[in-house]
Amino acid sequence: MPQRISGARFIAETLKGYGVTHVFFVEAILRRALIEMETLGIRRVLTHSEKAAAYMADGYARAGRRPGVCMAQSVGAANLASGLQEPFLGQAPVIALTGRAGLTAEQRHAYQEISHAPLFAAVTKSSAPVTTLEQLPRLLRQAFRDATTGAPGPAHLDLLGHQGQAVENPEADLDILTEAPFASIPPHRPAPEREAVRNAARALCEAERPVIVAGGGVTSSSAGGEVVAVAERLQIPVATSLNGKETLLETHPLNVGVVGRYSRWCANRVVSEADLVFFIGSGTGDLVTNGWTVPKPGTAVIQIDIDPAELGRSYPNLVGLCGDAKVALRMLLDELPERAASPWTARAREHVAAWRKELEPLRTSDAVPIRPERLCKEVSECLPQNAILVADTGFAAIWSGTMIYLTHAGQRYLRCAGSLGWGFPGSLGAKCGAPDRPVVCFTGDGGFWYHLSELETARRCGIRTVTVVNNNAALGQCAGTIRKMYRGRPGNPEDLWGFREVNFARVAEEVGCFGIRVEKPGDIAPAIRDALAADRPAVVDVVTDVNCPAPDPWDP
Ligand SMILES: Cc1ncc(C[n+]2csc(CCOP(=O)(O)OP(=O)(O)O)c2C)c(N)n1
Repeated sequence: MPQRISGARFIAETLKGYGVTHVFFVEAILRRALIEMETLGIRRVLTHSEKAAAYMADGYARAGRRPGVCMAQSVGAANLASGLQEPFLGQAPVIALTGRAGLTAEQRHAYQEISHAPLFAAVTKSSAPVTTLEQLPRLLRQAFRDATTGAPGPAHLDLLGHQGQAVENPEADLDILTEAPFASIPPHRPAPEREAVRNAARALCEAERPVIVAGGGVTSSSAGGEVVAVAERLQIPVATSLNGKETLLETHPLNVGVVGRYSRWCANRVVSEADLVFFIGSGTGDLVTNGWTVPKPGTAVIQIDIDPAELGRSYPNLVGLCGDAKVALRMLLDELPERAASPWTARAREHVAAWRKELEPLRTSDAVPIRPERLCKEVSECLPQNAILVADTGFAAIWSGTMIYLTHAGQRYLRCAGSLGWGFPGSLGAKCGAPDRPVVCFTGDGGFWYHLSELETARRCGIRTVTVVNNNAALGQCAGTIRKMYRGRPGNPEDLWGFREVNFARVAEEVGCFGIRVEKPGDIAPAIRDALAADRPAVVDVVTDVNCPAPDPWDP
């Protein structure tokens, strides 16, 4: 039954109906709706920038596998759009609501106003203007549908009134209708054709050296168990993208690690030596394929993807299976016989063992300043069994993706899709999306600086995470390359990558958080444990050696 209701109440009730527990925003947007949200128990997380609000909504969405909502007034729309690049590239369901100047202000130099459509076109799956309250019910439901279906991603609504007031202030007779499937991902689990599944099963059985590459589609479909079941049935080694890292445990004998550019050499070798590569929910972009060299072009490929346009995009498919990863893999399991481990499986394990052996002295190094490899070992050993590890980009992605070991089935790994600085606000959003889990962020100091101000948000809103800062007082990933480019020329290469040394533990304490600084390797674990036990957001500031580049990717 329609009811007489304000736009503000309608927005709040609809978000509540979709199970939204937090919204992330910078004032001044949808003030009345935010007041209504308070009465419905939706947490309102006021951030220090719109970009951080978008990142938090992204972390919330990825951790909770459900839409995250961020909001900004008109002049903040560009900042919000810049933050949507992450969920767009990381394929997370985020809904962005912005205001825009009233109709009488158009085409006459309105204060703080630019056109929003071009800003959002590049970073959303859909972006629609909402001019009247009557349009809102359909468009808001569509935003949830756009964000969650197929490969998830951001959807945007641009509401009339620079605070969205032309849509939230009026009243109308409206139905509050929420469509449960679009409150989480995946809303649908489409199945591939049976014939294609049989062809894939045959190809996998005939291959001598098959390998699985599991991507983010496995994570968003919660299909890790099915990937492992297929791998174990045929004894196929499994590599993952960074987004697929949580697919299987470090200790699983078939796990060869993260492949591509931010990778372990053993994973790149195994995928390069394979005669059949089975991509599952992976975009086959340049990061996971090391610039489309791993696997080598021409290698036979089977692919599962929910988006048919991905099947064969960069590697022509022997068989393409269009569907949800979990459903497709279950169908595949019906077709697969048991197979014993082969010399190929043994070879993959040998590569992994050699990689581990090579890394061991660095993982156990007592060097001061601390080596990042040692830091990763300590984080691995302190990570709670049900933790979500959230990583920033650059070396932080390489160190965490390749050298932090997930050893418990409940552990998850969310990584930055590429925008430096995402990690810390992303982790705050992740904690809001999964409040019962410990959340640990792994970031460099360069990444942490971006949104340091959100420490205050974390403290004020009681978002209790642990942030481990790999603090080398530099943009470490850039230092080595820039030094090489100078090639002994006189000048100051540090101008391009160096920072002042700052004690982030003291900064954290100043904001009311728990802060602890670590300078010796033996002190890392106790510090992380204290931080996990703290009753407030915590920062573990680890002083590390800038002269420790992450390894270059192995190339065939
Ligand atoms: C928005 C954005 N700007 C620039 C970069 C390029 N970039 C990637 S990693 C990196 C340095 C990271 O430094 P830090 O966070 O201190 O980590 P470290 O490399 O020292 O471990 C830079 C500048 C990026 N990925 N994203």
